[in-house]
Amino acid sequence: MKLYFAPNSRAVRIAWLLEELGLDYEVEKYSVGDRALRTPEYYKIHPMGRIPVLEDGQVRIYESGAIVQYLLARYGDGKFSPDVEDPMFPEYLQWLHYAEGSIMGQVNILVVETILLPPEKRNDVNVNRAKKLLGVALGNVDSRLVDRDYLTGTFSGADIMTGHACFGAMRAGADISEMTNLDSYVNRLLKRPALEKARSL
Ligand SMILES: N[C@@H](CCC(=O)N[C@@H](CS)C(=O)NCC(=O)O)C(=O)O
Repeated sequence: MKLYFAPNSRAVRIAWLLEELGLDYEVEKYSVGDRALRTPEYYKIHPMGRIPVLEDGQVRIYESGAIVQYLLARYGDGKFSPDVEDPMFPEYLQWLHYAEGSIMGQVNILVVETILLPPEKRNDVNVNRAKKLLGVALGNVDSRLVDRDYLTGTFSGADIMTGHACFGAMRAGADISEMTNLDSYVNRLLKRPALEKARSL
């Protein structure tokens, strides 16, 4: 398998899962904002010039959530994802998709408005709104963790997706100082050797 990867990006999610599953993979390494992602060659790999992309034989797939679902369906052998008959399955899907659906949109706005745009183009209304919505989205994760260590009880693909989105939110400046469950959760995830390996690539 080949993973199109960049450090400090959503591609870490995929390397993390590949490590958790003990699967062999090679990495083609870029950086976020790399001009090499905006070339006709790379647009054939991902039509919008993004990472991650996973190649597995004849399969080429992008969207980190879809890649996590693909890898677990194909190679998970029952690990890190409840069976479709398990009452936890719908909640698992909900938390798997929460990362991109409810967290990362606001993270993207914060990154654009506080890092990428030149100061004269930044807009405080957008920043404050994104911080507020992110606070609500992260507060919901914090509440979910009040009586469990992981989003669906045991560690799963949902933690890879939404846990990683929480790291991204914190890096973008989200304030989680009052979210003690979330704080412990993030530290718990950071202790996993597979994540440590993925973050060192
Ligand atoms: N929803 C997509 C988002 C993909 C995405 O935006 N990736 C960013 C990195 S986290 C990217 O490729 N940025 C490179 C660039 O824009 O230069 C996913 O979850 O895979």
